[in-house]
Amino acid sequence: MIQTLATTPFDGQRPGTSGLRKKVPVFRQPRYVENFIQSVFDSLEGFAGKTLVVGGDGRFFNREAIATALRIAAANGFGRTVVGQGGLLSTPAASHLIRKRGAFGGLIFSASHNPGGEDGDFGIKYNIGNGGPAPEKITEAIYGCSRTLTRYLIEDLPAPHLDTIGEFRLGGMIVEIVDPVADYQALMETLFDFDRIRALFAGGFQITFDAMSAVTGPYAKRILEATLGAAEGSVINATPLPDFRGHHPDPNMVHAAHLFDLAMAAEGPDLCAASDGDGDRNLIIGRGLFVTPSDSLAVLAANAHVAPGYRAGIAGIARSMPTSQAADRVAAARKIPLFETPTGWKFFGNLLDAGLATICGEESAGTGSNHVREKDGLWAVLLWLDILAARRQSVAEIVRAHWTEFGRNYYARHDYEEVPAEGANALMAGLRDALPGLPGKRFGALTVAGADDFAYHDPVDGSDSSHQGLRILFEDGSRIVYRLSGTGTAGATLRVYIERFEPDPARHDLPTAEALAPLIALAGELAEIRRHTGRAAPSVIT
Ligand code: VG1
Ligand code: CO
Repeated sequence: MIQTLATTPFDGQRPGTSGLRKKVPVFRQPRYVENFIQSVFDSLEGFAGKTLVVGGDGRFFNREAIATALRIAAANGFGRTVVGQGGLLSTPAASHLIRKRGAFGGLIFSASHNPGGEDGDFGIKYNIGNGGPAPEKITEAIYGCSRTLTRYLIEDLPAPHLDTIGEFRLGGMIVEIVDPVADYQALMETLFDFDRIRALFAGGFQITFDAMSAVTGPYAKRILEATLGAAEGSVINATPLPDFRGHHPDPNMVHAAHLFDLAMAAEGPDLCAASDGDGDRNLIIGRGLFVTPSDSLAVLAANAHVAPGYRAGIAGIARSMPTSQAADRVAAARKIPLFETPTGWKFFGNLLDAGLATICGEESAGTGSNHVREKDGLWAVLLWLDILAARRQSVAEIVRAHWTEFGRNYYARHDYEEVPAEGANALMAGLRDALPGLPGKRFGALTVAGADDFAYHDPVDGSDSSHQGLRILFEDGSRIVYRLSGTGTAGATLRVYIERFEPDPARHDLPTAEALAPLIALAGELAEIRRHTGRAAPSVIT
């Protein structure tokens, strides 16, 4: 039976860069999940009898939240929900299922790379029918609904058990529990030359893929080991755990430092890779060489045509604004358009739908293509493998050749995590005020060419998004970018992105910190980072 229960709004149910993210205890308050899911449905129209895809990254509270969502979906009139077995679906697999099933949309339960467990983070994201994250127009409507909510609808029957594949009835709705990997794997087999990659492994190529005790374990085990023949044990931390074994499932040089050490060893694997909590990020380290995500995007874009799914070439490349300009050089050389969007995958959806961009990427370890409408960690690893198999060169050889051809964009991101919000806001406000006075100013060898608060005009739907990061551009192509994170759950996180272009191959082997030293110092001075944050150094450098 459908119940209509009274409720009152919660503050702050505003989705950020990638859905609503809060601490688990916030989500566990009575009516918190109910309110948000009801607000999502209230902001939408025309889903009666339609299909909703539901899955999550397996973190603590995943099953409970999914059970509640199913009961609310049934009460609101969805005809069918397609749920990954055990409540698991990687973000890209969910995106694919939405598209494949012609679903109305989907709910993804994840806080991505944020830590899990009872005191960790939780998150809910709504994706639209193209498989991509809801655009700002919808996320703002959801927030609007959450502020005036007075009731929610819920089916009073219990949700079916999530572990048994098959179809079950929940009130007027069918709950279909599906294998989370099968459809995704089938899609990957259409994009890449699996026989060629199998031959690569058969020839002794070694990979270590760290699933970080998160959602990609089952995907990587089945695709890399069982199907492609990577040695058993190549996939580590392959079982999704509610607390990710107490680690941050964030595949960067801090939280996956052990992979870095492994890859730098003389006898290390040919490729070390990892993905994050919900399977949409990727880390790529060749033996002896870490590939920055910005470089990875450029290399993948330059070589994608070797893979069967991209044989016809790519229509365009899109990157988020803070991502390095390495991809721009590939686009220019190939005479294809380059789109610069605000941070967050939701801004790529229209470009992909319109066929303007084929490959997209972010500096935060996200790369993807028009095969889904999310970034896709395993896809990136498979594309790398296909390129390695086709070119018969090592990761380091391919990246060095790329730098020689296109030049190298030295790049680093400095994060100041969980600083007091007041100081972070003051820093941004002060810098914003100072921007108009910067062009023409000289700082040592650097002259400011331009400075602005990045705004984006979507060429497809004409929408505008402002305040997407402060940019300081220098005459030699160097950049410093500042923005505040939209995925954190405590205080504010300041991200400072620093980039310098180096065309001379004789200077492609500097340590990044050295290559960027003058810019890093200037970034601190211009924004008075120490004064505003109280921090002498960043908490994480990626
Ligand atoms: C971060 C990254 C951004 C990414 C987002 C979601 O956002 O910078 O590039 O799209 O996380 O990634 P922010 O606002 O904290 O900088 V994930 O893997 O959380 O879905
Ligand atoms: Co993620």
